Amino acid sequence: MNIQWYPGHMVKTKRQISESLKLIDVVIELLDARAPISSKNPDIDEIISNKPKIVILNKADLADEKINKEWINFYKSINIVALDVDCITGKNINKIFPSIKNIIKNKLQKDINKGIIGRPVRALVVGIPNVGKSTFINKIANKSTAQTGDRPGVTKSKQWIKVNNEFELMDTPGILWPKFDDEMVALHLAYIKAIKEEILDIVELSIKFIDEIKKSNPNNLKDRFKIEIKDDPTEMLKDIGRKRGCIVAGSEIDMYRAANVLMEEFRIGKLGRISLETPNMIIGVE
Ligand SMILES: Nc1nc2c(ncn2[C@@H]2O[C@H](COP(=O)(O)OP(=O)(O)OP(=O)(O)O)[C@@H](O)[C@H]2O)c(=O)[nH]1
Ligand SMILES: [Mg+2]
Repeated sequence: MNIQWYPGHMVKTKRQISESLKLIDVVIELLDARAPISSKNPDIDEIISNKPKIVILNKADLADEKINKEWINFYKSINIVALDVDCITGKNINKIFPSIKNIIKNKLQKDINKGIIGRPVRALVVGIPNVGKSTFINKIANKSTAQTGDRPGVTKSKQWIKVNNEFELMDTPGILWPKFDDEMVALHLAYIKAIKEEILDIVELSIKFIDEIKKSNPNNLKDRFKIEIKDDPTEMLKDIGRKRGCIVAGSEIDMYRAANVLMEEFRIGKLGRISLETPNMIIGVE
């Protein structure tokens, strides 16, 4: 499956981030808790150069709780502060600002020593499309200033949002990178809807998804759709279609509809909490 999606606004955003960097105290890098490897833009660390950073594993409500903890411990082991967050219940949202103040405490103290008092902390929020940047900002600010949506490419330009007199956040459009060398990365980005649906073959994608999930989380598929695990994932997609009444022309399975049912149910968590990636897979990546 050849997936490419790198529109002009992403090029522009990268440039805008570089230009805004001098105003920024700290970077908040949002990753998808289900896929922290694939949802990490390899260009980001270079773009933000040596700015202090906090990693947010967002959509933690959709990922396996035990694996979320493994990830937090993993980041700790490489000296990166990370928090698992979910913008639906607001889990750990109240820990963000205290954690950031702790990360940049030396700089804040230096400012005080220089007599700079009362200047707000400015944080840049970055991440791939659809990871939840704008929702996260709205949750912290407790208002719906940033536009959100359940598809990639909603935010089109950067925007400053004032949380209070102490804290300001910059929302940015999601950015990918020009080429995915690793098929796993491309697929996982497509599963979590970081890539525009229109450029994907959803039937092919969902067959790959079944092939992966039937090994890592077979019970989620069995329990949700009341189907058996089979060697051939295409047969399993047909079974899902049959169970969900995705039928055309009398008796034929509508594979397109079955694929949409499956991917949508995964994306909103109806398939259960599924982590696509664990820290064990990162050996040699970070
Ligand atoms: N389950 C769950 N859904 C979330 C969470 N955070 C955000 N979402 C959903 O994810 C979708 C994308 O959210 P946005 O905030 O628009 O994502 P974004 O990163 O700003 O996306 P772009 O602007 O397109 O780059 C929306 O449907 C949100 O409701 C979360 O913690 N858990
Ligand atoms: Mg957005």
